[in-house]
Amino acid sequence: MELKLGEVAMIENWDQFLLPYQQAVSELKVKLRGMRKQFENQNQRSPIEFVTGRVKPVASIKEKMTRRHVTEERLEQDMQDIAGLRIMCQFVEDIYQVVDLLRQRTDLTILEERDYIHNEKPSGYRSYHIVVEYPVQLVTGEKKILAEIQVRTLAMNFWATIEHSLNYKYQGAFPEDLSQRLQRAAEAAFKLDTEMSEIREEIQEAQHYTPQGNSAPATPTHDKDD
Ligand code: 0O2
Ligand code: 0O2
Repeated sequence: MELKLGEVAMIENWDQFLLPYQQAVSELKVKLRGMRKQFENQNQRSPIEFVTGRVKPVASIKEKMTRRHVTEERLEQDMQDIAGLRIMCQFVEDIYQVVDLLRQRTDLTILEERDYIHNEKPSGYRSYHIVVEYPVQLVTGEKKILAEIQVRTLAMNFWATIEHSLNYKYQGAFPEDLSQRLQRAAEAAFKLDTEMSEIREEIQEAQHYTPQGNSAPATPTHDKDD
């Protein structure tokens, strides 16, 4: 496809605009993964299972700008999830422990919290969302960046990942029966989380011991998280 002059300039602007967001995502990934490492080093089970992060693709930013009537001038203030981090946990209780740990940090400021665990979305979606202001150091000085941190269990992540990919197929307009099945699946995932929490002590005890009775790392270390 042939690009017009104006379009090239726009793409260059986007690259420049997104650079501090990329820096924020990279730095926050290192810091959040560092929290997991610190628990492991103390031979404690980490409330963080793994961390992922992304900068929202330009096409998604533009789509959301149109849907939410956000102008380019208001983009930095009005779109909170251009920088996005995701923290996955084993148990629902871990989510609230992670949120408490985030509240104590002095390198970021929490602006908003949304508990979609106890107030699930109509789709069935559950997660704890935190909007933070995070300062990145640029050669031109400090720039405060908004980032959204989503904290969820592995079961919530399983559901959200699949529902998200179905969204691409149906563009958000699910047939009624599929929508109801997804809601039921979300409830089943939450029931699984509740069951796991109830047998949590047993699981945690098992995770601290190898068959030989030696202390083992609470959860396997993923290379990805190094
Ligand atoms: P693959 O083969 O698809 O798994 P990094 O280099 O790790 O700092 P990167 O590669 O950008 O950064 O990874 P990011 O953005 O933090 O996280 C994306 C990675 O997390 C992808 O792996 C996803 O597969 C993986 N991921 C996302 N959701 C899940 C999940 O539910 N379970 C697991 N185990 N992994 C998940 P890659 O790198 O694309 O490789
Ligand atoms: P991505 O990167 O594709 O995940 P809005 O974005 O308008 O829905 P708002 O107020 O900006 O809402 O923020 P909200 O609802 O706190 O968080 C939006 C993000 O939460 C979405 O980002 C999803 O990541 C996730 N989310 C919210 N509802 C659902 C849902 O029903 N299903 C799934 N799978 N995820 C959900 P984006 O914009 O989709 O970006």
